[in-house]
Amino acid sequence: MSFPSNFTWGAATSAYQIEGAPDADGKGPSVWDRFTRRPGKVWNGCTGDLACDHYHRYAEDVAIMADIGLQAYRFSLSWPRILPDGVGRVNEAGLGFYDRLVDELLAKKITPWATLFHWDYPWELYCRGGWLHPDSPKWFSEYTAVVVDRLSDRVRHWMTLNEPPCFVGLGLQSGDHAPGDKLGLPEVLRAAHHTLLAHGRSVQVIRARAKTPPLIGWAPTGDVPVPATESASDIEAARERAFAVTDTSMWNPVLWLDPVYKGRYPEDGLRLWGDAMPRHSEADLALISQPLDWFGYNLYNGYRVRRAEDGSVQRLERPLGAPLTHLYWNITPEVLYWGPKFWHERYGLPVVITENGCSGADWVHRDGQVPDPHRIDYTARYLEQFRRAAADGVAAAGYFHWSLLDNFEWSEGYRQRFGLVHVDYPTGKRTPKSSARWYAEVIRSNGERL
Ligand code: IFM
Repeated sequence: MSFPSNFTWGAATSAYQIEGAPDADGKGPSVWDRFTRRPGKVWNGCTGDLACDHYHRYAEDVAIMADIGLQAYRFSLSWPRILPDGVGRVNEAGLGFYDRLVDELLAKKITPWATLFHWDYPWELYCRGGWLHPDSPKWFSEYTAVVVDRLSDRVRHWMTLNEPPCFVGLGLQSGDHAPGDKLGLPEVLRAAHHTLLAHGRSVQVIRARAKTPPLIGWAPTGDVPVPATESASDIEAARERAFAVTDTSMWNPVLWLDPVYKGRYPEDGLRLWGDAMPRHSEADLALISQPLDWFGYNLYNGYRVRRAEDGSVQRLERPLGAPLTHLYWNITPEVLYWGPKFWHERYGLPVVITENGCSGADWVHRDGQVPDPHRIDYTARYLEQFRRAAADGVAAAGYFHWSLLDNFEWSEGYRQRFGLVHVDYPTGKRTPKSSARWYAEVIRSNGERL
């Protein structure tokens, strides 16, 4: 059994995690450039200053992608590399970098999938209020216009925002990520509403200005509940939980999904948030729910639920000793069956897994190879489930492995390795791991040989 014939196989990265060159050629600072300077915020004081030096080594990296046989590459653009102050003055040299990257990809027949924002928010705009500022959606749309004007003759696949639960939840609510704020619920919900408006405005700008017909999505994230058994009642319990707001964190996926795909905030969320929810209009919701072409989702983790005797949805404890990645994330491959199934039922769009993968403690062995059987096993198990979803009628449209390269894993610094390709940071040397060779075969067989 293989995947649909038009399925897209790719790998993903993001600008701050791989590019380095934090102030090269006129780039402005981002909140991550500043946050990594704060003692105790990132493991071992790591920064993205050098990262994979992809800014200088992009051609080598594209050649590696071509060797693996990637059909598509998902990357993000650094907003402050292009607009050093976030708005206004355009940095030609910064745009030039993405120009060259896109050309290199196309020369190797790899389709570029561009993400406009993957967390490296311009520092100057943060100082003006960041996502709390009512103009923040406009700022993002201005940036979108600059990028789309420049790249849309060659780029057709666009994503607006990557993982708002992280840059709003971890960045503004818990303070674990840049900019490191710990705001109250009213401020956090205000920022969340602005990011959704920013998404909507950005989609409008892409549609209005793109020079080739665009295919637009975005890349939210969040854990997916899986039914403890395949009984009708447990499945219904999982479906119910998948679209419920159960607490005031930013980690209830429906908070992001329903406004974008249905044009409404979830009722249970509105009840829970109460007065903390900013005033918003029907026009806001119409703007947020611009039609999208596909349903993107970064999916890693899940948890089991069952229907309890009193009718409630019960979340089950992890079985003792259940498998974990190096980052202590649950290995729950069934999320790639149930997630796509539930989303496809509710939102009706083709599903693209915009990220999935696992961290490991991979090193170069004495023979020069980097064996990573855990990553192969992890990915095969997840892909089997996605393939099962496709066989059950879900429109499975694409899969992007996170990540192409080992890279800067945010507050974890460089201690987590997510790449198909090992990076020796002091020298920059790239070594494809055994998973890269395995993934090449997966792509060649369109997912038949997992
Ligand atoms: O590295 C991150 C990425 O930036 C966003 N999604 C999850 C990955 C692994 O934590």
